[in-house]
Amino acid sequence: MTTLFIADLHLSDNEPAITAGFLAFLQREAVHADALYILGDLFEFWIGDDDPNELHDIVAQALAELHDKGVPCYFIHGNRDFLIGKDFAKRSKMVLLPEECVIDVYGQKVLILHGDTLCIDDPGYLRFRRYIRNPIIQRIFLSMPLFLRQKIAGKLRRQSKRSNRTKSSLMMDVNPLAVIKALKDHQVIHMIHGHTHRPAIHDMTIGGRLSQRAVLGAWHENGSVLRVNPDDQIELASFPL
Ligand code: LP5
Ligand code: MN
Repeated sequence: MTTLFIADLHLSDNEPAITAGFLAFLQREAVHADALYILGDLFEFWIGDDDPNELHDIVAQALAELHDKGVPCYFIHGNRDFLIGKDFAKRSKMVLLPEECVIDVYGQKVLILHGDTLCIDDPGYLRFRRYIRNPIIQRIFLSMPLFLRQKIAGKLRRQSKRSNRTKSSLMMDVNPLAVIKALKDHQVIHMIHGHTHRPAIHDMTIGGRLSQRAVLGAWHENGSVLRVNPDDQIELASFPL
């Protein structure tokens, strides 16, 4: 019995090895799990469920097959694929979860989230986030022709890469006070997130209580998965794609 957590695969046509590795991971490992949680940035970017990209069909079909074999898959939006909507969720049979969610994992309450909202030392990103998460802005964007949406997404990705080169490593990590606040707000001592691409399991003491934050790794040459089992064993593993 194992529950699996992954994030930051950034699937795209340009990285066929990651897609192949993900499909193999679903068939080899996820199929034996109790559940699979994808904590955002499954795709490099998402410009609407109506994008006729074949990769999206392949991924939707593989996730739907996983569901049909009895493994539920849950998804939290990332900062790249926050526009994944009900249509893709239906095709892939994934359950879309809210951006912060407390789940029960073998009797333990765990807060799961993508992780970008914990990076509060990056005001530029938070401003940008408020703008693009505005439902009116999203409706306008989604009503644009696909070629224009592609163009804007490409521009935003280039802009993001450029601005990330100028940001300090500290600025792009989570803020410890934001972590404590999120744990306190949800009254939990366990948290799992991705986004920072700094896989680790951090043990902390908050208000005299032992607490744990697991950070999922991004998929590049290797895949990354957090395995949790009922004996409270948690393992952050990296595997070749
Ligand atoms: O993802 P990562 O790790 O590279 O960087 C993130 C932050 N960047 C982003 C931007 C995404 O990469 C691009 C998302 C494309 C989505 C496609 C759909 C678009 C729909 C839009 C309308 C509804 O999230 C980055 C963080 C980093 O994480 C670490 O936390 O620092 O933040 C930024 O790069 C934001 C910049 O600081 C500010 C950006 C200003 C953008 C100006 C827009 C100019 C172009 C306008 C085009 C019309
Ligand atoms: Mn991210």
